[in-house]
Parts: sequence; C-alpha cells; structure tokens
Amino acid sequence: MTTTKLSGKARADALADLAGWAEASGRDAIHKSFKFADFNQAWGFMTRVALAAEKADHHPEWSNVYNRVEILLSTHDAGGVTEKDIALAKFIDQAAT
Ligand code: HBI
Repeated sequence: MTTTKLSGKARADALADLAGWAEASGRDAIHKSFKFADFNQAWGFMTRVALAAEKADHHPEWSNVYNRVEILLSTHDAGGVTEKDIALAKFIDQAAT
C-alpha cells in the first residue's frame, strides 16, 4: 500500500466510498463522528479499532466523551490522506455496526 497522499480523482473516488466521512477543516485529513448507546459500547468500539490500528501500524487521531467518539484520519508520514486511511476508515465503519 503506497504512502503517497491521495489527490484529485483518486481522492474523490476514495472518499465517495466512505459514508459519513468528511474533509477535516484546516488539514489534509478525514473526519467522522460516532455516537453509541453508552460508554461501554463506545469503549468496545475503540478497543476493536485500536487492535486493528496496531496490527496495521496505522493509528487514528481520536477523542471520546462518554458515548461519542470523534475520529480523524491522516497519514503523518505522507502529510495527508492515503490508502491506509481509506482502509482504516472502512474497518472503522464496519467496527461501528
Ligand atoms: N499512523 N495515522 C498514522 N500515520 C502514520 O504516519 C503512522 C501511523 N502509525 C504508525 C506509524 N506511522 C509508524 O510507521 C511511524 O511512526 C514509524
């Protein structure tokens, strides 16, 4: 998987596949907000994502307040959104179901 940041049509096409993810303001990144039934559900979600992130060696920038999780994805080494972020976003969406 390349670590070159996506641009143009490739970026637009990749984002089109990601429901609910939006361009972050002020930086080359994507963002999505999640709301769960309670903290327990939110923490379980974060645990699943954390294990996948560690396995992929690609980690989210995120925050949690009770049942809400805010996630921002960008590839630090590339200075922007790469295929690694798209792949992690797809896993995250699956882990949130
Ligand atoms: N996670 N989002 C993100 N971006 C990176 O560049 C990155 C990472 N997790 C681990 C990682 N890079 C390591 O490969 C480098 O810090 C060595």
